Amino acid sequence: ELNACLFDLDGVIVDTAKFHYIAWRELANGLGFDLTEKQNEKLKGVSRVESLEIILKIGNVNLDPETKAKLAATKNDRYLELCQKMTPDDILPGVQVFLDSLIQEKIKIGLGSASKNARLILDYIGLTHYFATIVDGNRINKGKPDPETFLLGAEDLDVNPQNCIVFEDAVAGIQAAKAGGMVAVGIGSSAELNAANADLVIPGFQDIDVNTIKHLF
Ligand code: B16
Ligand code: MG
Repeated sequence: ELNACLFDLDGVIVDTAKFHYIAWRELANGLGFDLTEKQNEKLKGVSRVESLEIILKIGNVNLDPETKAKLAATKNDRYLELCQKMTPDDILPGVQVFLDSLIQEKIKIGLGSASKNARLILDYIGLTHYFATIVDGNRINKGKPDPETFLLGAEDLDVNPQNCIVFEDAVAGIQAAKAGGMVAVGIGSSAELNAANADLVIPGFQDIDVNTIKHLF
């Protein structure tokens, strides 16, 4: 039975994934190597510090902790600069209609994002009031693929993980949802998400309604 929907933010509700990629790619270029779109896939849903570690490994670059902290801060400044122009127009197609239909059906709504900027982004796009709970990168100890993010969300909403659907664009996020015993819906390009055991993969929210997802139980 469906009691709650837990949404990832970047790449699911809003296309900030492209801004993360621009900012990380600039950082890599500054260190003398490139970051391909395929390599960038591995960063999705992964925390800022972990993403930096992955990138430095790709470039075969060794740095002291202080320099790493500085680079992570610079990346975040650049990311926030790119995000500043965001408005409700940047909400991905079908998302708001879908959120409205969940409210109509009294299905609880939560956010489960690795991002420490999640609240700010939700404010920019005017969706904060939809979420009964927001679990973001500031609250968790173990990032995706660990289920902590989504389990905390379910706990906040007072629902069983088995009665939740998680919407995710990242392989790490699908893995986190499945590890938490939840139904996982992948948003985006199907091959990688299917391989990660998503229960359903869709291009976007225009392609589903509440009835379709109730059938996943
Ligand atoms: P920040 P999500 C994740 O957000 C992004 O997918 C990932 O690319 C990013 O590194 C991570 O948030 C941390 O973000 O640097 O803003 O704290 O997809 O889990 O909503
Ligand atoms: Mg994401």
